[in-house]
Amino acid sequence: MSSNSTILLQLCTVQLVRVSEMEVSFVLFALVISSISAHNTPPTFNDLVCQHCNEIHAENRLARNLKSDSTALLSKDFNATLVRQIIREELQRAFKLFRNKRPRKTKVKRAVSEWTVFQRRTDGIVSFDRDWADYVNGFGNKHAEFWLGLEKLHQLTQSIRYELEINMIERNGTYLTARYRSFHVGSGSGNYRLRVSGYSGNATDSFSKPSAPKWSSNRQQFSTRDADHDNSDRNCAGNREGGWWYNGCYAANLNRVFGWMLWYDQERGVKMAMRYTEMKIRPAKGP
Ligand SMILES: [Ca+2]
Repeated sequence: MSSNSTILLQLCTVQLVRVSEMEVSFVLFALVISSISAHNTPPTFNDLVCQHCNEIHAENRLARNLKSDSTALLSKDFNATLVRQIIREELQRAFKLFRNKRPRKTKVKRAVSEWTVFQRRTDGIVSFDRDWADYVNGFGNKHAEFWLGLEKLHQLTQSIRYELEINMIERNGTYLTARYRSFHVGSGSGNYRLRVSGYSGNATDSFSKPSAPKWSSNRQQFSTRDADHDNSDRNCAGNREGGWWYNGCYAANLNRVFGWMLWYDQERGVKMAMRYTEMKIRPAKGP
């Protein structure tokens, strides 16, 4: 046998061994894919490909060696081309598997509706002693102190039932909460009449059912210093009281001059002055 034939036989033997190794690697690769897909953790493309990185690197090294050894005798690119073709096919197969196994994104439904804050008082920088137009359209900074606006409140609450939560901090640091299962603001033609019901909390219900009915804000029209719709002989919104659902006049008013936002504690029989207030609503659950 000539020396050229001997070298060719050696190369073919090496190639057969290499292909056999590749078949083994295919099996190992399939096992890796099966193992990954059997778990809940979604595989990444790198997970899949790098399980095979060592084999790929080995094949590249082998290709380079064969290429240099056989340069004088055989076509330079025979082995390298074959190896690259196998690697390319395997990478394509890995990517196809990765694409099929990749979990599809699904929208997660929110379990609880988000709150819409419509009133906040924190530092007194924003004045609440304003006219009708401001209370209808809203004013202030939504990231600090503000009033969302009566028209928006009406639009939000006209078609579905909303619930209301009022959070307050008394000047002595006591946290108070008043919740209402139902909150509705009527249209502008009715001066944005308020309807609330279903109280719970630790503040006592001075908003809708105070000790004296003439102080209840429930079922009252909204009034401002320039638009008196209250049931008092005087203008309840005058004298820096701010816009509110006045009756004749109130047991709770969170829009009056800062530092003196009032809520009457019916159990203790005292007027509580607040240093922080927030009123917020969200769609209510159930009928
Ligand atoms: Ca009046």
